[in-house]
Amino acid sequence: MSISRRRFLQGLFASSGAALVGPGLLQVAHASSNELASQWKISGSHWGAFRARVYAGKVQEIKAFELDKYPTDMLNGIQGIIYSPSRIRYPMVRYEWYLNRQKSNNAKRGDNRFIRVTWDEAITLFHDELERMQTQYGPWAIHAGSTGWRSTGQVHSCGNHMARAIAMHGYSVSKVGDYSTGAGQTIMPYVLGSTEVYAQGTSWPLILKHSKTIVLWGTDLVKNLQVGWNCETHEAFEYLEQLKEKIAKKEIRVISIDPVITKTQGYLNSEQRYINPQTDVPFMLAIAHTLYNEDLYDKKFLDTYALGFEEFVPYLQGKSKDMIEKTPEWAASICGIKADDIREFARLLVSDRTQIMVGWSLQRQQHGEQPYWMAAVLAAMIGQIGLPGGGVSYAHHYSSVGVASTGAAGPGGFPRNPDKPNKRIHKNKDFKGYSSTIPVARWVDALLEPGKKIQANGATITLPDLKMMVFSGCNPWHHHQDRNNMKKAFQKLETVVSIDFTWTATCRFSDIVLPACTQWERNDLDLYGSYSARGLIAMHKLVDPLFQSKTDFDIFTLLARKFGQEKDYTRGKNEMQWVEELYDGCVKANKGKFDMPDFKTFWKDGFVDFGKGKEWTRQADFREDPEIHALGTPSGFIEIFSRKIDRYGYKECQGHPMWFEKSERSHGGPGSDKHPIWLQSCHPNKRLHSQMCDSQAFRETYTVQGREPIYLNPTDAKQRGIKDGDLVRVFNDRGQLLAGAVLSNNFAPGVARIEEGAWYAPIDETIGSLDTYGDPNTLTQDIPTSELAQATSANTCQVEYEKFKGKVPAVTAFTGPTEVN
Ligand SMILES: Nc1nc2c(c(=O)[nH]1)N[C@H]1C(S)=C(S)[C@@H](COP(=O)(O)OP(=O)(O)OC[C@H]3O[C@@H](n4cnc5c(=O)[nH]c(N)nc54)[C@H](O)[C@@H]3O)O[C@H]1N2
Ligand SMILES: Nc1nc2c(c(=O)[nH]1)N[C@H]1C(S)=C(S)[C@@H](COP(=O)(O)OP(=O)(O)OC[C@H]3O[C@@H](n4cnc5c(=O)[nH]c(N)nc54)[C@H](O)[C@@H]3O)O[C@H]1N2
Ligand SMILES: [Mo]
Repeated sequence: MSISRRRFLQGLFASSGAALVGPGLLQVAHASSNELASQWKISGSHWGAFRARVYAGKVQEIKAFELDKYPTDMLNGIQGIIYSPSRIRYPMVRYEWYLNRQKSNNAKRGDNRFIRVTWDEAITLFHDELERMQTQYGPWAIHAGSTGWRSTGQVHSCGNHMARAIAMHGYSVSKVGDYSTGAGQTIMPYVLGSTEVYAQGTSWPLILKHSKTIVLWGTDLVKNLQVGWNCETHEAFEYLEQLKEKIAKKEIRVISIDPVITKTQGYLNSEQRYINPQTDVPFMLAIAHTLYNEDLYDKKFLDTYALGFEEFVPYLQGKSKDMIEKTPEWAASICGIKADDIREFARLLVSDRTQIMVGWSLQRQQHGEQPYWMAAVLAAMIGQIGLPGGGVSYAHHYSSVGVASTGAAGPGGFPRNPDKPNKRIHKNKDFKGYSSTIPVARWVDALLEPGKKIQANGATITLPDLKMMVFSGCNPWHHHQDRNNMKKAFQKLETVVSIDFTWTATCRFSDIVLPACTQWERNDLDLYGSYSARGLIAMHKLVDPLFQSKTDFDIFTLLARKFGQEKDYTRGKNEMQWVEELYDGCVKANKGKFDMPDFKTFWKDGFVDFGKGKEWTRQADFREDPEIHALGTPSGFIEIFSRKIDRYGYKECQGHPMWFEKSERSHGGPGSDKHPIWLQSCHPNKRLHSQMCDSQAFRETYTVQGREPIYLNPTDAKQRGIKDGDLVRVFNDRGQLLAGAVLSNNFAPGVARIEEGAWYAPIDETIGSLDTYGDPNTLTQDIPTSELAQATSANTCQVEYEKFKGKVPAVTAFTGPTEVN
């Protein structure tokens, strides 16, 4: 290990408690001296690719894949997922539902009382319910379209299995958008012509070479790049290490705009501008105001590449809309950054090459479209879009974006759609006036207000009258906001089916639960390095499916058999034949560009590496010739004013970026008198959402009195008589939870954090029941960002907390269902 690499790891793990984990968790097998190479199998995960030593039918040891130079300590949590006490052992049916089916008392849903059934009975019930929905109601009654972070591996991608089987049976409701970037991916095509959030970014070496200032706008690279969409190999960390060295040598300044000192900042030792939560837009407007008033902006760039600046300027000057001039003094009173500091910051941005990197958290708040649009306006005024190390990017914290792409083709996947669209069992396409596609996060609204019309991205949506939902590869009782609201909504559902390998809160609130196996109990393949397309990795089955679990492939094959479509579903191929077929397809697609061995050799060696990619600058072609390489916006130019959005006539997203007050906001904002603390639920440092929360020993490296930590500002905590390690009750008018206090000066006054994905653990199924573990979505509000994106607003959330008094209840999350005989 080179010195700098060791320093990197120290920086990375020093504050993360990794020292506690260490190799102790990895049960080193005794036979290691005479171990056979063949005992080491290769596989992967969102947390990293790895090799595993399997001995006596058990995964004994896991070590990072040799091409991963920056593995995360979350690899230490993987064995705990496989052997978790939360694993679903058998097909289970909710007891009350088993007795009474759709006439059951749905207020009891969530009481966690289940009975064990055979696979045949479970699949029969699942199939009977789909049949009943299609015949008694119609396609509008079924929603099986939720998606999420299903495991890596392209053959077994479980969402595809669910989608294909259910579509072969009949039509159903689907969704548009996602929880990650709903607002960003909707607004940016109007502004820069692509989603931006899922686009490759300028390569890191070019940024390191050309940028003089990098602004990390609400983004925590070191924390969030630990996981990737495909099997991760952490290539971006090499560049973060170089960035750290350049900061130390004062060659690059990195400034983080965040209410929290991030892990990235701790590692890079960079600068901080504390900003009050949810107030990035006033800060940005005041920067624009300064650039405009001090004549520091790039007029030529705006003339050549952008449209609509004239419509925007009167807003800055206080001559349109709210008639308020967006001076630094005005902004300072909202965002908490001093007026002179705002001016100085504006001047810095134009003093030399500046790369702005925006995270995704600030668009998961009410009016989340606005900071995204406004960041593009700032970048256009700075005039460096399309230059290496300049402009704005919205994805450098995600899945190796910024690591140059090899251009290699990936392996494709198990097909999501039926091969013969018209061969569905039920051909009824009549949605009875309801919309067949809804914005991803509006399904709870659909349950509560079926038939309601809402605006979404220029369309009118009529929310369908859902009766049955099927979930696989996602965990809505983690990912959706406002648990108690969800409890009300779920009472409306006649049937809920969940397929998972671990007993999540979603299983608890389901009627039929089918045990899938984990990705390490099946054979598969995937890319490693998501956006870099660095290589292809074999995912060897490490152990056979535990208990009575089955692969999703097998589960949905059984369902398809019930309606006579088994052969069409599998195309007559088994698991290994699919793995080989996807591999061969990849070989074909890469022919002439990348040499790939035959399948047998690949499977034995475990991977094919495509080498390093070619460096690339985002929007360079547009800068070179905006006519030939026009953007995908309606005009082909950067749209500071959008005629299209303006014409929608929305209240909360108008023709140009604007500041809108939030329904809840800290630091003197609405609701802060009663609930003064802003609760952010950012992405976990030691999990992928709710995944790995069930990995017991690993979880115990960060819990406090067995609860999820809540990170608190020490002054705030002291005022409430709370010490580090205390149990606190966190509450607002929507709900209440228990969490363990961690006091840290990284969190500004008025700011608290509970990481999303903490398992929901109510004492019982009643509305308002105390959450005993600490799921932040017990407290968040379920409101749309605006009429444009209809996306989630998890980070618009105010709470209060107090020291917990009284008898401490046990954590109810991790021990599976209560089995009724
Ligand atoms: N408050 C708050 N809420 C948030 C967020 C936030 O920032 N704050 N972030 C949002 C974001 S960005 C996202 S992406 C979502 C994530 O939401 P989800 O993607 O729903 O979260 P995961 O915890 O990854 O859930 C995946 C589930 O799939 C299961 N699973 C994994 N592999 C398989 C498989 O092979 N087969 C089957 N059948 N099941 C499998 C896992 O066990 C797990 O229960 O959460 C959103 N919710
Ligand atoms: N370790 C780990 N990495 C992950 C994931 C995971 O679960 N675990 N999930 C992946 C997924 S699905 C996604 S969507 C991405 C999420 O990526 P992001 O949404 O970018 O990540 P977050 O961690 O939610 O927040 C990033 C930063 O935004 C700051 N922030 C929050 N609100 C504001 C605000 O109002 N203003 C400003 N200026 N800053 C603010 C937070 O303090 C935090 O430092 O991460 C991916 N990476
Ligand atoms: Mo996400």
